[in-house]
Amino acid sequence: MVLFAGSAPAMGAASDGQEELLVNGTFAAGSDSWWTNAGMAPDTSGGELCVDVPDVADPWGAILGQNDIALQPGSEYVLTFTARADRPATIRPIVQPAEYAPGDPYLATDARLGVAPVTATYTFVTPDEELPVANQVQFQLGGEGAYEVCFDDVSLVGPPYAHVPDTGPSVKVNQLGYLPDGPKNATVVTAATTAQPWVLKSGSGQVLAGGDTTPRGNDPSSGETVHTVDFSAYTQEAHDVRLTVGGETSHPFDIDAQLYQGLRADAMRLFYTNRSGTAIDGSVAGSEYARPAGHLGVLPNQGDDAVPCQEPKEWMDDWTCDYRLDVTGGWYDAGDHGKYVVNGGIATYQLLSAYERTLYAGVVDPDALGDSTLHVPERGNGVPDILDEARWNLEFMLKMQVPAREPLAGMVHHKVHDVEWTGLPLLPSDDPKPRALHRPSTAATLNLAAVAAVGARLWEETDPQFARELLRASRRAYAAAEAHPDLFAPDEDGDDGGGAYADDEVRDEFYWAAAELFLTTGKVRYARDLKANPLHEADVFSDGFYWGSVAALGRMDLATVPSGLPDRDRVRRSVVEGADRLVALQSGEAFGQTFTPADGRYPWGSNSSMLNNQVVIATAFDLTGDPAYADSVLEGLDYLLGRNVLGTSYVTGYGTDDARNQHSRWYAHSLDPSLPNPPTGSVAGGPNSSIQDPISSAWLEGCLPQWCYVDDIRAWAVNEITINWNSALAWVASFVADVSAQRAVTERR
Ligand code: 9MR
Repeated sequence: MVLFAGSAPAMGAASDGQEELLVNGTFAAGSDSWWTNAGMAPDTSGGELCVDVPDVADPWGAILGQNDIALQPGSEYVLTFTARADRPATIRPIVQPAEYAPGDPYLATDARLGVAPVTATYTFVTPDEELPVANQVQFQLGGEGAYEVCFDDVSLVGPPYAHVPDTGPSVKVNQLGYLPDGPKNATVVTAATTAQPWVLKSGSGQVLAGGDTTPRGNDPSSGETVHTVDFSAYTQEAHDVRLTVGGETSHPFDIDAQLYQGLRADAMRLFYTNRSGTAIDGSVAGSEYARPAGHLGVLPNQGDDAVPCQEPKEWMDDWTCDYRLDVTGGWYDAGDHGKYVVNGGIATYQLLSAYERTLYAGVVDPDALGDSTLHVPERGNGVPDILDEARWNLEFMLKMQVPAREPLAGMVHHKVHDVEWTGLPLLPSDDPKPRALHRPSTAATLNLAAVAAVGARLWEETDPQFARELLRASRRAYAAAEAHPDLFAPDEDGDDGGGAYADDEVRDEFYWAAAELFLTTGKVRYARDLKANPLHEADVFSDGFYWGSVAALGRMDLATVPSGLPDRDRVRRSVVEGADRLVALQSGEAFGQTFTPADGRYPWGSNSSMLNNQVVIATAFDLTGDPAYADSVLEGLDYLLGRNVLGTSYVTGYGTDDARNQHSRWYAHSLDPSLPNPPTGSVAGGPNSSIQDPISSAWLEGCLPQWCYVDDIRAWAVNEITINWNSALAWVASFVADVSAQRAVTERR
């Protein structure tokens, strides 16, 4: 149906569940949210959007469009716009799946424009089948010679996409399963106020165990009334089992001592496939992950081999540099192509720490993290693969250090990334934007000092030369940070092309760096610095650790890595006490989470907050041998693997209903079917009360913490993959794999 002139609904006057789905259709915000091709430069100064259309052969040679429109299947929509041209011309209004998810258009028609403005209205119905996550409106303008066209009041009205999460069975379990001799707990969402009978059954329906639930009342993290089930008393191996409560049956799971052996290696897959500056070998990573090297300077890439410093900005206090650095290599941070020292640093550190733990924790199989245990190209080189992987980023971090004789020599650039944000999907090798080095920061400098110091002791035997290089860089960085203790990375530096990783509190970085330098060198001066730092005696565990708060890392290493630290016993006790507080909070959580934020809100990457607390609790196990700590870590993993209100396993490839559409420019399968999902073992950031991205803010408004998540690639605030979140998973997965191996041995005795 086509109606011209006068019948357009007023902008924003949608009713009866109808909503305006286009952003900035009146061009009040300039050309925001609209895109053009063919080098066209829209002009919105007159209140309309006017653009000179070039003389191109095809209609699609010149397009004005808007992306990321979510539509409901089988629903009626109305597209309206007012347009004029400086001479008669025919344009093609189209509504269709986004261009990277090709499919039939829902609407494709011609509109004849003249010098007088016409208002056109089209009604169409979407097909009655699942639609792609992203759709777009396009005005194809080409094939008509050169002319000028002006648009105003562009509107698409219809039912907004209504997000109704499929939360699966109300009996929430760890969808991977449980260890035979580990804790076995489930959570049931139910209105029942009294205890309910539960029964555990095998795949063939045989009853294995039974009992009564424990009512837990209202759970604040989900807003639901819940019961818990403890079936730990059942200790046999069993596969394909289910738990039934009140007529609802859980997803199937296994009870198996080998459960976590695969996750140990899978959690480290993401690092290789996130490597920058090298082609990803499909025979190592899996054929769907093969891709050309990114950011080596092969067009359209600009390359990280000679990156200049960023343009001057007001907050920089006159800082600039006139050198260029080769900062090739390293890992891409996340779903973007940026490389950030503080975040790459904590991720590198957690891999090194997972390895170092095996030297002192008395694990039954010290070779479980040895050579040829991971999916990396360095397999068989005689060096533990996890060290090979960590080295890939450590070498990049060394390249970020300011060269000698420059004013900030020894300091470390905070980050390198594109000068503007790019869209999705985009392979690293297809990124056309220039890259820039950002101002050095005290936080990045101390981060390198800490991580390189750890590396110096871990490579001492296998590569003494590399170890010396690391120690030199670490000491240089530490000295430079002492000379520039307050060069902070500001929030303002997170607007264009990359995240800020802002940090203006660096006592914790000083503490961490001094701790690692002390452990590696034994030098008294670092012990003095530790003692002088108020964090040495503070509670560094209650608020959790993450890239911006790292004192806990220093404290844990001082507790576990042998040294002559005078107050080492006190330090060891402090870690156990920190873990005790976390375990006490966990016992109050009906879903077994190891994270109870004081303000009741879940932060960005809450799944890593859970995992990092598990690292503290696991360290208490290593220090005491008390199995209750290992049980706490195991129960904490239940939440991540499906025992949560959404019934989602946040680890790709693990569990019945797993997250797999995490925000990424190249594991972007839901946008481009020829691209893969993230590798198996990738953990999603998870529920984030602040829902900053357009999808989660539109669909999850008012959510209670556990509900603040959607497995949609565009929902970057709740569903990204990131190296520092996977490093936390890798550490914990390695721990539980060791613990299960140890328990299996003890049982055989
Ligand atoms: O993980 C980071 C989180 O702690 C911050 O609050 C957030 C906003 O600055 O940024 C997160 O990190 C993102 C980074 O800025 C860019 N790459 C993707 C990271 C994960 O979302």
